Amino acid sequence: MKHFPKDFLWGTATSAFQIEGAANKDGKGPSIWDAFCQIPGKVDSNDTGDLACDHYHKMKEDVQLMKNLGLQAYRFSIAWPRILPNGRADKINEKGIQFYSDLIDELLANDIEPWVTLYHWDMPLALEFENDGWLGDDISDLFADYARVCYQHFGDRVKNWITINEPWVITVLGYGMGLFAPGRVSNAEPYQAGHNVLLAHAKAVDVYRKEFQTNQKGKIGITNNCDWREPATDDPKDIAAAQRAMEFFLAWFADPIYLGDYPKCMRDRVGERLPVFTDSEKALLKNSSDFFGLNHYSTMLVSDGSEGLIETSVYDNSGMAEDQMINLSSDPEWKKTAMGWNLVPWGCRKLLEWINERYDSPEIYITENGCAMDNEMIDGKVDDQNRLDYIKTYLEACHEAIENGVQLKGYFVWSFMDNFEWASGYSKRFGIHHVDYETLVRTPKASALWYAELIKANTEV
Ligand code: PNW
Repeated sequence: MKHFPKDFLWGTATSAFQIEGAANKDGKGPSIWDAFCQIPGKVDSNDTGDLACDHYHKMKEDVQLMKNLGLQAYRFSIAWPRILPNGRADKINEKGIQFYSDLIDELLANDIEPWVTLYHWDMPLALEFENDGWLGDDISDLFADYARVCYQHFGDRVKNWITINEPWVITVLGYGMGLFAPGRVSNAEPYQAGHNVLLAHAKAVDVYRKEFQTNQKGKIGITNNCDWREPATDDPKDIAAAQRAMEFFLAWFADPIYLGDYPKCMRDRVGERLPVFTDSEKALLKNSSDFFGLNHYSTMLVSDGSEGLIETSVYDNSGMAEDQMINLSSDPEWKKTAMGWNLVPWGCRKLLEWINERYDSPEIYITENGCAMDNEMIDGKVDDQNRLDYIKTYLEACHEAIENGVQLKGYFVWSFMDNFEWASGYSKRFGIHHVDYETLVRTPKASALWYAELIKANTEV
């Protein structure tokens, strides 16, 4: 593979709920995902996050595995209810602070930059009950208070902050389709929740910039997820539908930050269900991200559905399909991952170029990319050539995007190790390290060994 720029950052990513376990140890409060897992049928095999990879107790061992990879950066998330058990900043759980403080120290001692996400979906359960979670009026202020606690305790050492992971998944899967916690089904609540997610991001950034950034000299941004949407045909209606799909997926959350308001096509179609920003909120949101965090996995074809949706579009992952009037499909030639997601590397390049053009060449970090694959451990080894090929071909597409002028600055594989894959429980494995859930033994897969070589080849002086 061609070499990446010298300053390109190589990382892997995880999130708290998916790996830590210790769900009610050392003063941690419950989150909406702890509760969601208790509802029969919501998660494959009714799996829970109670033990997960037990990273809470195996943290040092895991950092050594990262060191073996030659990793430059590690993206993890802080569990809000581990720091603030009832969600509010007036009761801090010192043992929670200690855990993340130790993790950060351990990473730095091994020359690995911590990239810290403040919210990766584990809303304190208390705030779900008391404040309706992301629907509540004061949730954005409560989030900013929590963020301040994190900057105060970790900001001396953490120089890369991500406020919120994937507003689209939080809102569409959590409040639209009911597939993720808190499991609600609505065609209006996703827009209300998304509005508050954006305000929470903006307020947390404002706290950082006003109270900490001058001294701590870090960067702060948000991470959005987006698949690529390719027009199914050359018909102008399908081309317009694909553009609409991109706006309902990514511009919904990125336009307010880069351009100052929601996309016009959403305002036209969603009407009163889409809340309105005040002028001061718009000002707070505009330019509130120091970099463009992007999680990318897959691609779908789009055709215009104005004449009527095929039934599957209403129920699949298109996200508010009836507001967009689009139909999604796949090219039968495309390979699929174990999630059933299409493997289309050129979609990654087109998406990067779309962002580059719409938002005037921001610095982009791919904060997640990777795949679930079914690979078995044979004689102590996992030969995941399919995952290796996925990462390699997606990185080649990234390289092309850089050659075409995209300011892509870094890449984080999802995931450092197999973990709790939300509604799929432990049945889907995204890791470049295998985790044996009986013994909790970690084993580097072929993809991890390959990734270590790649990092080495790209960072050697
Ligand atoms: C992301 N979709 O989630 C998350 O940030 C990770 O926690 C997760 O493990 C990873 O991707 C793999 O799923 C997504 O339906 C979940 O399009 C669902 C979708 C996209 C991203």
